[in-house]
Amino acid sequence: MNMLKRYALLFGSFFLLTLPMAGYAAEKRVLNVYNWDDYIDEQTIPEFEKAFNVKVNYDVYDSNETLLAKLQAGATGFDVIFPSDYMVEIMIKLGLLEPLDKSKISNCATLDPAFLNQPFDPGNQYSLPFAFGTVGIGYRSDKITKPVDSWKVLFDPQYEGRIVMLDDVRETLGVALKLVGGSINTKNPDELEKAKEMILKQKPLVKAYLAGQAEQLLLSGDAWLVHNWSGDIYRAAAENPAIAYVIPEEGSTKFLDNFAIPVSAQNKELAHQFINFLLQPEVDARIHNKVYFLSTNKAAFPLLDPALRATLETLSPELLGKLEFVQDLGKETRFWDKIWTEIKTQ
Ligand code: N2P
Repeated sequence: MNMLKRYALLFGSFFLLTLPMAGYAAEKRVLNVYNWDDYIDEQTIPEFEKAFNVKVNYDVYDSNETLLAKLQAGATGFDVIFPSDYMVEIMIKLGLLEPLDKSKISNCATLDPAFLNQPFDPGNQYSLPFAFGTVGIGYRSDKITKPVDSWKVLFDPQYEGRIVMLDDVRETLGVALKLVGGSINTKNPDELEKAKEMILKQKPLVKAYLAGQAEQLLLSGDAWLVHNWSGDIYRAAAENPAIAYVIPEEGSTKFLDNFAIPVSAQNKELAHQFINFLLQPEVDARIHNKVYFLSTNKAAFPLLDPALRATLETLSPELLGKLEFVQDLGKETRFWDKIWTEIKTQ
């Protein structure tokens, strides 16, 4: 073999060897984020992608039950999820969550201790709080002239076709349970039966059961009374001052949504980095100023819009005393699910 051939062979094998490596380097790491609908601003994902040279696949869900069903169906693609309080507890019991390595989430020091160490995850082993909110009624004060102060208004035939209820088993049956004098966390079949009758009777008045985008119907005037999560209504109210949000006098639910990493996540390291990135006070404040749910981040609080901070001031100690967390009902959950399916399919 002459010298030239030898060089060509050497160069050729080197080229062939490095080819797969180059291909590998060109392929970006991917993070799969599964979050609630309308729960982030436009800047954060592109910023994270740039800072970490990764690609984020971002998908949304509209109920805890949808999220659970996806994970239980064996979806392995999710790296970061945002379950609410009771769903964190359910997922821990089912072994679906990865313990968090807090040494990789230094920004968790900025969290408000008031939101930490909750009964659904003592010691925050599997979750860290992201957002806090309540459930109430968003309404068009230019169309409804009577005071809106009770859940009963959602059952008033006068508003047929103008009412939207949450597409959420725990929340919507919870409203009826409040009115029949039962607990929103009841395991009592008689109470549940009464609640079911009430929701079935209401059904012809209901324009839609919706978990996302209900505020659009309020804005367009197609709906006048919307059972929904606080931030979604507050965002609509910022666009149209005739829209108001009220927590009915019978009381309601509050929720805490949390960062968590499924055990099946493919990229746990990056998932921790993502959580840490979102917990930076400026990023956290920017997200919450956009979505209008309250931040759980103490360092972000001074950076929140005064109007968003003012929504917290409406939660007097008396009102807070009337708010409950939805709780895990264990195996009794199936009665609720069965009733909800009956309601939806009738
Ligand atoms: C609304 C997100 C609501 C979260 N877009 C309720 N847990």
